[in-house]
Amino acid sequence: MQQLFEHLIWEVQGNIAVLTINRPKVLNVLNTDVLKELDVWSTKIHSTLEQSTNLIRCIILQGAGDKAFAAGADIKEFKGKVKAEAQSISSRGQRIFKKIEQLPVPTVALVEGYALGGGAELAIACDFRLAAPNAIIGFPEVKLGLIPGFGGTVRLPHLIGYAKAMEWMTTAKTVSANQGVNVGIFNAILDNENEEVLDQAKKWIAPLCSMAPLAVKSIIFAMKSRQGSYSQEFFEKEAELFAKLFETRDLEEGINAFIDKRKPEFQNK
Ligand code: CO8
Repeated sequence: MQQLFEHLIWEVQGNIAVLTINRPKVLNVLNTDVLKELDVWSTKIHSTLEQSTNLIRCIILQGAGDKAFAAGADIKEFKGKVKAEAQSISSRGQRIFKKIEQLPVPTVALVEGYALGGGAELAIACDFRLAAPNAIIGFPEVKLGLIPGFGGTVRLPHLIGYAKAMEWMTTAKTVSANQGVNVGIFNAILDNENEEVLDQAKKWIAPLCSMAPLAVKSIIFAMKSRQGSYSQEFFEKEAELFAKLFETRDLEEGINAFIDKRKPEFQNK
């Protein structure tokens, strides 16, 4: 096992690699440091995977511990940020998640516990999502006076349809593993209680890893070129709207309420 940077662990076993976000005490929240590390990792791994001698056939992304894949961006870091800073954080996050989405091997988000906000956005930038029985996925940003800002408004409707995506994001709906499989956000539930979920995930992906590598790669390129065609304009709009909310009193209240562990009182301003 290799400790990559401070918060990421990178492990290659045979032809499957596992990237673990390792901040379990704070539910693997995606703070500035984690995002920086994901940025460097995704650039590095892109060039490694492009070498023809590379044997990695699939990457599993997970969070350390069994409580969370990632509970979102770091809300505490939002405090005191101004519009321009928010816009640049959002654009940077979008760029990093796009690099992960465009990796030349399939990616699997293994969701144990919470995948919320930016954590859910990272999961939907992957090609597959597998749920542990305790998985909970959703977009609670609106409860803070915020919107998804790492590409969620662009990707979610493609994945689960416009009406459901609109409902989830505007009502802060979170869904369980079972509900998530029914709407297609999860590919499968890993519910063998006698086996570690990571081992079950490796078994789930094993058939893909035994297929003809160049054919799998071609399917991936064909399908990923479709993802690459999500209009950049939509991402820019999301970042702009995300940032604009940093000028509102309601977002300040939402952040303070989260930190104080109380219910926010929004005033529509
Ligand atoms: N940000 C900062 N800290 C967090 C976050 C978070 N998103 N989630 C959890 N934590 C911290 C808690 O504050 C707590 O720390 P402490 O022990 O110091 O109080 C620790 O992690 C453990 O969490 P809890 O005690 O709250 O654990 P519970 O099991 O009681 O609750 C929940 C778990 C329900 C997941 C709860 O922690 C929660 O609601 N978290 C917030 C979830 C959320 O709203 N996520 C969305 C964040 S906004 C976002 O992701 C925007 C994405 C776009 C970003 C654009 C770039 C700027």
